[in-house]
Amino acid sequence: MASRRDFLTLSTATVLGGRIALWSDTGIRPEHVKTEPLQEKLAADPQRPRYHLMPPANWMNDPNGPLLSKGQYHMFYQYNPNGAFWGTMHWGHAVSPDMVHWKHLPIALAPTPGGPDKDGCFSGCAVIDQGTPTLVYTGVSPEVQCTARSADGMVTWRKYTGNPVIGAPPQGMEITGFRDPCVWREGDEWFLAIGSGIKGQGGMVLLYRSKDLIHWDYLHLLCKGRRDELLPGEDAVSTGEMWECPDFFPLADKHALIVSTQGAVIYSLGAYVNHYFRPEVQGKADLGNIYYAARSMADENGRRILWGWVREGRGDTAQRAAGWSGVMSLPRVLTLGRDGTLGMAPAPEIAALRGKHQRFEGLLIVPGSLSLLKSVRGDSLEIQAEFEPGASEAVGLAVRSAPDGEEQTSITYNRSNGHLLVERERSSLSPDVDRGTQGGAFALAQDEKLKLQVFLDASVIEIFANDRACLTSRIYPSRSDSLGIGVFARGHNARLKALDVWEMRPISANRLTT
Ligand code: DQQ
Repeated sequence: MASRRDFLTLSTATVLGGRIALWSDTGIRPEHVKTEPLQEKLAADPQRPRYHLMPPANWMNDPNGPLLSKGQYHMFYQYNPNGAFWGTMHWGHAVSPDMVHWKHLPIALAPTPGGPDKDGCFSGCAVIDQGTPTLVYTGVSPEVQCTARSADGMVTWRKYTGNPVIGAPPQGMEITGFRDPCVWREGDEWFLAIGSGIKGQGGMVLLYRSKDLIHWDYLHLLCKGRRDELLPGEDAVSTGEMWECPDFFPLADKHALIVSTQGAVIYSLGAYVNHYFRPEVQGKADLGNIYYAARSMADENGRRILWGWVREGRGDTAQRAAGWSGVMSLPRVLTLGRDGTLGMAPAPEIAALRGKHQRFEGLLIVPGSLSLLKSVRGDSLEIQAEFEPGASEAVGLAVRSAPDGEEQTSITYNRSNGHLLVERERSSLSPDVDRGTQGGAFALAQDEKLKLQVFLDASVIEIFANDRACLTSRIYPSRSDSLGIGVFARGHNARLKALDVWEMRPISANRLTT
């Protein structure tokens, strides 16, 4: 733990936009990231993923400020160094040459006692301002916007001594929240979108403008939710009266707004005119309830890459006992789909992890029994499968199947009602895990084949369907032999056109992902 002394201010003067501004040391040193007592336990934990980014230990949630700079991908994330539970939010930090292999860096931001972020450094973003890496984030409580900069290539960060840079929401609004800034550049000006909402009316995004990332003027609402989109719920986020983590960016000839609310990541594609966003098409970036708080970044090839927090699907006690909680999703490349919806595909860089490969072709799938692919076993696999559903009611893949089927998880395309599902009733014999079916609407066109790309990584499942739907899930099989893969159909025959499976190489020797 950092001592109070570590947080004491060490101020230096920095020239910013012609004025003198002060930036203070956050006091974080590399040695403060300590995981030694847990390392053996984490390395031996069969539920801990081997090729997804996670902190060395403890809790993580939202991705913050993913950024490509000088050929390195930087990922920050909400991090609690005190254990595998939410609280005392810091910004963890990792860096990668390829979005696949990571090195952990010192914690970037920690709450400053007595400062505007004394109760937590909540989510935000990262930009490069005339060569200087700059973080913009929410300090609590109350929710205000703060900034920090790095002068040493993003190893350590200095907070602006004038924080908060936005100290209160616009006057006269009874808002449900004021957090998670997203900043972008237009010409010689910066724009900033903040997640917010109004009780009984819906979520909204507030738009600000600045010349220097310090002095911000409120402009107006970038976009506003609708009353008829609200759900019954306990708090403003679950009802949809608060939009968290707005992410706003151009995509082909449209603009995209992504917000997290009601347990889901919702995207809108539409027109951005005179600094107002008018949504035209809406959908879910993920059909489950495990993927949340997504944030995107642009890379040097003009690709737009989305990252999300993969939550746990088991109780708090199990998470604390494990000593870790939360996983970063694999990177997804976003495109504007031919049908006008959001196209999503795994970043091709992930293929660098592919090891031993097997291929199966032309298999008739008869309802009633599971066709296990006998030579394939594993909990660290990429599977690509192409199905002709025919007249079947449902078709899909069984994964993490015990030889006798006692534990088994089904990835199912339900043809009758056009849904993509993960059926988890038999996923685990453990009592303290989520069992519900997850998924949502995903329809194939007449005669369109079902193309599934599935990433299994211990307790994580990430599914991409026909490059336009995603479904992320968590399962915690208890049997060490729950490693089988199979195909099934319900109602009538279906056909497996081809299935490719690769064993995936771990990104570290000890599940510490560094
Ligand atoms: N998580 C952060 C907030 C954000 C929420 C706090 C979304 O900034 O609104 O950890 O998961």
